[in-house]
Amino acid sequence: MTIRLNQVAHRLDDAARTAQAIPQLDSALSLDEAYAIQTLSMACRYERGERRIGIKMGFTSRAKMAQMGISEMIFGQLTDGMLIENGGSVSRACFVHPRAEPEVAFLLRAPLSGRIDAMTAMAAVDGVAPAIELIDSRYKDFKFSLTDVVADNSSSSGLVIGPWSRADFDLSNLGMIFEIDGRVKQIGSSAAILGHPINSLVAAAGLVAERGLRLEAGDIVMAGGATAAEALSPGQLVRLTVQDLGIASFSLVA
Ligand code: OOG
Ligand code: MG
Repeated sequence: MTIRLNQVAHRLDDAARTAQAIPQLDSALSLDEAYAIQTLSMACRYERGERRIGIKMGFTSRAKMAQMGISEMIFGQLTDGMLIENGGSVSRACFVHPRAEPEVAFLLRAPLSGRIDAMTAMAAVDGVAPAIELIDSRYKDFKFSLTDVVADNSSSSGLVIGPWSRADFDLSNLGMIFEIDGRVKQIGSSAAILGHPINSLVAAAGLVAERGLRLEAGDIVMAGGATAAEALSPGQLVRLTVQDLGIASFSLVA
């Protein structure tokens, strides 16, 4: 069993590394097995010298659930190898079919795990930032089931973090403008993320605890897309402006 899960983890890791799509997995996988595959595929990255930097939440807004047809929250694990400098660029060749989505990110000053309330989550937050997630499914046609996407590290691929602010003001309804090449593609609000993005951090603490993990001091937690994701083409400049937080941007180059 473990051997089979490890094989699937390597297949997914190879697909990510070589930017070659693979077919969807066996539909009989359980969610426990899918997270086990995710962990095994992360081990491949750590063996190559990548370092864990936090986690990302998935399907925390109605828009994301509707776009992908999945309504259960999930998480994926982030490494330093996925970081794109704010204002920087990344090559289209690194991805199968890249998409970008507007998010906010939290930086933690204290560990979190298990059942916590929003006050406890907020007390552990050191900073909040506008963030763009570059997702890339390793499955053909960007189509997957819940267990497929969890095994594929929840499509984690790249992230851009804008300037950090102290989270000492109301984050419940910050306007978000998402542009590609200067054209507005999505307009949203931080309220789309579970009513308040802190609820995503609360959910993250609970979800990782179910897998025997915890959020660590220094971790980045991506709260999840506030709107549907946008497909990207080489040459495009992607920019997110979040009210009171500022701008995150990057270019996809050929
Ligand atoms: C899965 C990841 C979902 C989000 O922000 O909701 C996600 C996907 O849509 O490929 O990152
Ligand atoms: Mg996302």
